[in-house]
Amino acid sequence: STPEQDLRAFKFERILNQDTGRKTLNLLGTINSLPAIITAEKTAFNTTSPENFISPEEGLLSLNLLQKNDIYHWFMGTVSQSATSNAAAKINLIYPCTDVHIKKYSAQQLHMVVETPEIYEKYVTRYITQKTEGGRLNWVYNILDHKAESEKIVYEDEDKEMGFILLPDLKWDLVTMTSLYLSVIVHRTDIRSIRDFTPAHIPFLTALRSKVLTAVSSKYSLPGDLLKIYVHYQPSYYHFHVHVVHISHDMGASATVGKAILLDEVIQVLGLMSKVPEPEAVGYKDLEMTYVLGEEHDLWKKIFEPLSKGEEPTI
Ligand code: M7G
Repeated sequence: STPEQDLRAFKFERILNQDTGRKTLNLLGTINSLPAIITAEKTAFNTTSPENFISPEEGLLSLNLLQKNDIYHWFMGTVSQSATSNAAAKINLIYPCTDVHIKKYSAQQLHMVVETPEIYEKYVTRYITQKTEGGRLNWVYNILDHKAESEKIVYEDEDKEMGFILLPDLKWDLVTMTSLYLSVIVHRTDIRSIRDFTPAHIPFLTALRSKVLTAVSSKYSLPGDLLKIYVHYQPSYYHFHVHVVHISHDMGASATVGKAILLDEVIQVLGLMSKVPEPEAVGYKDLEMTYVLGEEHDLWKKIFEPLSKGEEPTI
């Protein structure tokens, strides 16, 4: 079956989450009796021909005046759309999905947690090892092996140690420049998260940063000061990757404190670490990391919730 047929076969079960401000909706259901998640997001207005915005043929197709008061008027309207060039919504399908996906896309209470070097070493490394198994990184290896999305690659440096692939993130609609969202996926497989970085990685990160800026500026004519370049801690996928996002794009929690860390800051911190007496012994593994976790997240359930109750983690 085609991806379109799969999507059409979706049988709705329940709403996992909805955000009326960000205009997103996450649905759980099944396709051929297997669990599936649909995440939908209304797209930004197309501003390639703003002069057509009020056109009844190409812009506002129909209007319904709700109210008028002095100089104030409010209408509801339908907007001209097309799935290929001017879509109303971006729809992501994860099929078949896992329990981890269901938790990730469910509404949940959040908590700030402090991950000490000891908690990282004793429990979180075990969690990370588990999360690199069971095919969770297949999509990453598909990209690195050119088995998927290869036609979308923006830039590749094939070097096994210093190299990476720069390509559109699945969150991007591929057209709206002000919501540009690219991912850098590195070829090396020895870095699972920023916790693995030491001062020895500074040349790797600075070279990556500068190659990304050059590639984005030549492909999209976007200068570096219009880009947010950051990593996540914790990430969802433990193969080192970097987020490259247009500065005007409001990503919500995924681009703010408690989750996102600027690549420039990582390089600066490593630079300071390189000045200690034994720089080869220090790294991000030695820092206390504070971040946000949802109650459905396995790290909360298995490690931080037990610790907050004075109990032994169950990982
Ligand atoms: P993360 O920080 O590990 O997790 O980033 P997050 O999803 O909590 O942000 C992984 C990034 O990879 C996210 O920005 C995803 O949107 C993106 N991503 C995930 N998958 C499964 C794919 C994929 O198959 N293709 C591409 N191009 N990007 C993906």
